[in-house]
Amino acid sequence: MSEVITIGEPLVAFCSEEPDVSLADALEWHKIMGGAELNVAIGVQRLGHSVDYISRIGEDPFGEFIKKTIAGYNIGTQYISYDPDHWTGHQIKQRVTKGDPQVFNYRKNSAACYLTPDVIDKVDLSGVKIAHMSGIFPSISDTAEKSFRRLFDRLHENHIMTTYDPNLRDTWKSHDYMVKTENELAGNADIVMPGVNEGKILMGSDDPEKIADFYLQGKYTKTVIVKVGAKGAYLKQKDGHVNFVKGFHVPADKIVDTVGAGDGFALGTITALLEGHTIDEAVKRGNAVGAMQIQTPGDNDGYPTPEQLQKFYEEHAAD
Ligand code: KDG
Repeated sequence: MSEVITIGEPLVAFCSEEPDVSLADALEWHKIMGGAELNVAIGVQRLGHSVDYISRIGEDPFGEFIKKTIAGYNIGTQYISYDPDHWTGHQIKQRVTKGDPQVFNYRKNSAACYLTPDVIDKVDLSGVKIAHMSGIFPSISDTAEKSFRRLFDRLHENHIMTTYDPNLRDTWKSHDYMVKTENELAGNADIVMPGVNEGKILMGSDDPEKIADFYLQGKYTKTVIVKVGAKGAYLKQKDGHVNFVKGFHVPADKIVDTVGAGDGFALGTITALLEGHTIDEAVKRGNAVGAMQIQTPGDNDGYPTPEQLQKFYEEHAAD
């Protein structure tokens, strides 16, 4: 079994080529693989750790593309099943020269929506040290939500550390259901990693301390890390430890695409914890991987190898 496990929906993303042209007007596209939890898996593996990915994809050309691409990353695929009746989720993503790109998803009724809890019952959790969970997967269907909850139950039964990124998406059946369910699910995780903007939507404040205090009330939650964009991240633990870990400076002309930064933050934190670093060091690595990711065009191209991470630290020693 691998050190890390995660569950999610992989997406084929078609990225427009013409900068700052709307998705409706774009004519040139190229194809990449994304999916928030899969991005985390790719980065965890690139930093030298083993990881399994639980998912369901369609028996279609997109599914085949995902399958081939994942295989190239040495991610454990034994818990990926194939659905003959439903398509692999996909999305279109705008190329921008500034800010966040416009993204449009085609994932309703996708194959991943049909990943059933019996698949979760068969997952071997022995040896797993950290499970990464994100609010995207339970948002895509009632069945996916059931499977996600079943996985959380099994992780608790096996005393496995869990991280949770709310990762808000418009795939939830309603806004109110999203707020209620996201907040409830977060309480199942040892470490909760919301962004300030997510805090505003989910609990009504963008004050990092208030967000941390809110999520520290969760039944299982011991640590909350609130991502404050380029500034860094605010960390608060149940035992009273508090720190603001400063982010790394990325000049505006080097920012290519912000997608995948939050996943980079998660995988940086997770891998540092696996290697026995302190939580403060882990958050620093989260900031570093996020800053590296935004300097590349794909959803996961910027995630470093250990050597690239070391070089980044040396170049940014003064930040
Ligand atoms: O976090 C990165 C993701 O946004 C991207 O790779 C795919 O939108 C996506 C999703 O919902 O997984």
